[in-house]
Amino acid sequence: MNASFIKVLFLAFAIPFFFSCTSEEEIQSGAQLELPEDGIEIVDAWARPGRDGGVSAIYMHVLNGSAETDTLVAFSSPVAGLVELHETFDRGDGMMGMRESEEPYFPARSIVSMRPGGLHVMLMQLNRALREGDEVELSLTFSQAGEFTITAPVRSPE
Ligand SMILES: [Cu+2]
Repeated sequence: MNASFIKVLFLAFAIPFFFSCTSEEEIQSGAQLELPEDGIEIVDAWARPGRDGGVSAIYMHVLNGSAETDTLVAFSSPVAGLVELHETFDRGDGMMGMRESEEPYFPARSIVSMRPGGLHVMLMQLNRALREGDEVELSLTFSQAGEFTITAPVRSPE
C-alpha cells in the first residue's frame, strides 16, 4: 500500500464519520436514561469497525449520579496503542475535524452521551482488525469514581 492509497482509505472512513455531526458534546436531561443514586455508570457502549493498524471509536453514555463533577484521567484498551477522548469541532471551512478534548469533565447529576459526530473515545494504532460481532475491552479511570472496565460490541453505525 502506498501513502496516497492509505489517505484515500482514511477519507473514505472519515467523511461519513464527520458529516453525521451534531454538537461537540451533548448533555441530556436524562429522559430515557436514569441517573444512578451515586457514582458513575456507563451504558450502551459500542465500537465501530476498524482495520488492523487503523482507527476506531467507542461511544457510550456516561451517567454521573454523584454530586460532584468527575474527570476522566486515563484510558487503555488491549486492542489500541493509543486511546484519547476526542471531540468533534467545526473547522470553519465547511468541514468537521476532531481533536483531543481538553475538558474531559462529567458534570454532577448529568449524562454525557458520546455518539458519532460528537464526543468519542478514539482508538488509534489498532493491533488487530475490529469486525462486527467482535468485542473490545476499554478501561476508563475517573478521578473520583476510579477505574471501570467495559466491554463494547463492535457494530456498524446506523
Ligand atoms: Cu477521534
